[in-house]
Amino acid sequence: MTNNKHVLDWIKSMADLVNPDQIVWIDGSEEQTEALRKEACATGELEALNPELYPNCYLHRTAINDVARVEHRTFICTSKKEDAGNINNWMDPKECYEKLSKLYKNSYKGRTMYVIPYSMGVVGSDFAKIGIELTDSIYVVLNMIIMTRVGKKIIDALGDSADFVKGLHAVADCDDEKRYICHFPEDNTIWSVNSGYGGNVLLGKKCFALRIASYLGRKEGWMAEHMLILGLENPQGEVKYISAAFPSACGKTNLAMLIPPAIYKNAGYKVWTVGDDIAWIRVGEDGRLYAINPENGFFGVAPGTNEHSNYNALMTTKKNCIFTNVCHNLDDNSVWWEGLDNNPPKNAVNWKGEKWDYTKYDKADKVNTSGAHPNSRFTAMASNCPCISPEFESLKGVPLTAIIFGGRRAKTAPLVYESRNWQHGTFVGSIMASETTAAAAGAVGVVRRDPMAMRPFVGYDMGDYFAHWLNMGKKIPNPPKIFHVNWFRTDAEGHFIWPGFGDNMRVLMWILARCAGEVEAVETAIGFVPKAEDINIEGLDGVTIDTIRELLSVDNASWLEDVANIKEFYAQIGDRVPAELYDELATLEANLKK
Ligand code: OXD
Ligand code: MN
Repeated sequence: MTNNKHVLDWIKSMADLVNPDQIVWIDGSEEQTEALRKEACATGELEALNPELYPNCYLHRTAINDVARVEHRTFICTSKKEDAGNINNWMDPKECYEKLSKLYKNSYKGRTMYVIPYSMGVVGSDFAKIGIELTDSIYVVLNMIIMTRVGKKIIDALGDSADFVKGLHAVADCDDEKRYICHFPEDNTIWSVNSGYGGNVLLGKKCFALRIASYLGRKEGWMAEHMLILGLENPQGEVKYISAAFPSACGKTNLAMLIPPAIYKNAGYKVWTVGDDIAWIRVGEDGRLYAINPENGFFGVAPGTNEHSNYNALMTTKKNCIFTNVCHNLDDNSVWWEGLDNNPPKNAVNWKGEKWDYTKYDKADKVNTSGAHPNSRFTAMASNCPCISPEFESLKGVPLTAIIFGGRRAKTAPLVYESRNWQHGTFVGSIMASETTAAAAGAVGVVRRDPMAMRPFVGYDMGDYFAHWLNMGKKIPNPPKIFHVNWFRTDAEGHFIWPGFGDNMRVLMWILARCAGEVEAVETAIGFVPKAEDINIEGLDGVTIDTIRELLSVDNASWLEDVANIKEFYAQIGDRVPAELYDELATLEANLKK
């Protein structure tokens, strides 16, 4: 497929290591893709679903010990430890290559090496970057074909260049004690071994588009962020774009595909999805920030997705979709997950591949009793999404009016607040915190600091990452305003106060009104909060102006506790946290004590 010597030499040296029976180039043709689907169905790697209910859809189960990203086994391998920083796991590159080479050795024996040339971003855009993933898994190939732009056209675009990210993946024994997800940012290289779970093996996504890309972005003067991008269109047809960072499984896909509540929908407002997980952001010629979604599909969490929570995502999964670790309804050969409807299948196989008894479901022990794994996924084509933005393929990206940070905080953070400026906004992002979720292996429900939702995804030192944010601010003549939201505040009984989902648009409307200078706000110790009457509650059952007042209240005492925790966290990041952020922290503390 190519004469590119850099590509051919690299593939040869990897093939010498893993020793495949044959090498197959992925050309992106429907013919080859269909042949691979058939082969995967023949080996049991995929099961074809009911073609009437789910045309061209498949079910896959990963190994039971391999259902989520493994942050404790994810490494940033820079030559100097301090460049990876204290928040990342670090391994010396030489040591890592040696260690993993032993695990890769002959691991493709009896298997095929698939060579996947792919692009993150539309080829021809200044944003786009090319990768090549070598894998021994057809499941990976088929997912990459949905999630990225794949095939001959990519290798043609690469030409003779050596500028591509080299990814090597092997399922090997899928031994979790020998599972490694390693990044070599100085070599543009990713090595992933002993996993078959998406976040660890679809190397274009977290590994390239966030960890490697964040490193490249710092070097080259742009940003790779864990953000959704949406466009909000008003009845006059003007679209304003917002990007938003939330920790994994906090509803990014839901917000990105939001359906406006009736009062806005009937008035002619629309929401368009540009991306649900990753944004690459550059300064445009007009001095504004422009963002693209480098992906071509959605790797969304299935449980909780239903007609009401996310109609658009559900529709996106109705054809050409790969489901992973969901529940298999044997009666009609369809799929099901907790939260899809109130009608669990009676004759079903759970995510582990065992006969499933829905009456034994126990919310406190989801992993062992649910039909679908809490982190089960759909891999769906962006082009199938009913609300995909007409700008989805835009080469220059969409201009950002606002950036939103968000967390899942039961008490501290108000429904929404606005930062005072870019530096303060960077501080607000740096102190983001949330409860952990099922997307990452480990304890669920523990609050952890997750700056810009990038804690597991920055490919270098977190303090340097904050400094990069501050430096970018100096290069943006017309920066977007930065806000923080929290949909998850609870009352004394632990119930969510804010309805969330489509009604989050009411908060987006306030944010856009602030960006347009149309409403005033109240200054508090932490930043600007809305006047309660400026959050539109028309048509909202059970929410009064007093509810909004409660949601917007700032409790200085609990914020002071947070300040103590932030100090500990900054100390943990180490001495590269910029002085400007310590200044912001001092201002916050002083404001709270006033
Ligand atoms: C994801 C994640 O899969 O953030 O998007 O874990
Ligand atoms: Mn994510």
